[in-house]
Amino acid sequence: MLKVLHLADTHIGTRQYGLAERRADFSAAFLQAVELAISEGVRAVVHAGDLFDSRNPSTEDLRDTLMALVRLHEAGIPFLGVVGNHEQKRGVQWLDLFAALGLAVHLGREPYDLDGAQLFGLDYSGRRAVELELPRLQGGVLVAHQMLDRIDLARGELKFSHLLKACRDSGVEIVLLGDYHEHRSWLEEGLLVTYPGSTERWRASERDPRGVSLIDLETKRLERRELRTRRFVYIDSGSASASHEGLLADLAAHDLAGAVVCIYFSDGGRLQELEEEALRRGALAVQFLHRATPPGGKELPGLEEAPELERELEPSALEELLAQKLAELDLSPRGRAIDSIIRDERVPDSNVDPEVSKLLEG
Ligand SMILES: [Mn+2]
Repeated sequence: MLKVLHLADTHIGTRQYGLAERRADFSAAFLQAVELAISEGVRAVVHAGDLFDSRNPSTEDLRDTLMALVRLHEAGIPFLGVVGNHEQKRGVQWLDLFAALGLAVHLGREPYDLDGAQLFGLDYSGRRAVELELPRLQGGVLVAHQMLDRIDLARGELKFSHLLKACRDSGVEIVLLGDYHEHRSWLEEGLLVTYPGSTERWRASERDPRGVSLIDLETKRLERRELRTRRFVYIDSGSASASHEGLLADLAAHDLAGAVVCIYFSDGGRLQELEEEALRRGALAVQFLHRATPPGGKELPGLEEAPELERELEPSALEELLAQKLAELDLSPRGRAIDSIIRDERVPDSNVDPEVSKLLEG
């Protein structure tokens, strides 16, 4: 029995709907997971990235996080992590800072031995092909912040992507992932691949209960533990022809006190009236979700971006989009030249100032 607590996408610092209460909720969910790890007596907490919502967390966010990490440290439970896309900095990562304080381990290519289990880590690497280059091992564990193919996620099937093939080739038997905000698990031919989901609702569409996973690394047995999170009330008649009166009646039928109220509406709804009614009934915040399918197809739960955004774009398409946006900015020739220096990968950051000065002098 080698039980670990697997979590990811805690997004500490998310000030959802601009509310201090929601910022505190995300910290509270993380602390709850830490308390659960202690009461369950796990051997380690494994965080698969997006600990923070941004690369510049506030002092409040850092305080909350450090207090939770110290709590784990005092309980003798190591905190093992990788870096997600939301918090990734160019140089030293927050996780490296916590590691320097003895409060965390930044998993990487060097194996971390946990009672005989070898753990490796892979920080978020975008769309670049993943080079694993792991030593050939028996029953290794890989922790990564990576999105598997979204179509396969939608079908609930596991397609062996480049990453998973590399895992198989190097003898990894357990892949603990982060990035997708819904809990998913596959156990196929001895390979366990799993996402724990987010710990608080980062988007209103994350309707399932939030939680963490307890995993026995020896048997690959996985158990779920739900977290107590902010109540979300979904006002969803399931019909596009929901009348204004029908939605009002629906609001009246629910306890809205302290809840985030999500109202699915169709065109023609009197939104301000609905919002005022929900707030009058004690709602913390009101969110409107349009019933129409977003462009690009069916919305999948748990994805951080709308389907048509960045993640779907190939590098060439990104360049095109960038050129288009720059054209919209209507920069002067000089402005354009400065921009190209800043974005030129061959010019290191420290040389940007001198290069720009040279250009302006010339
Ligand atoms: Mn995330």
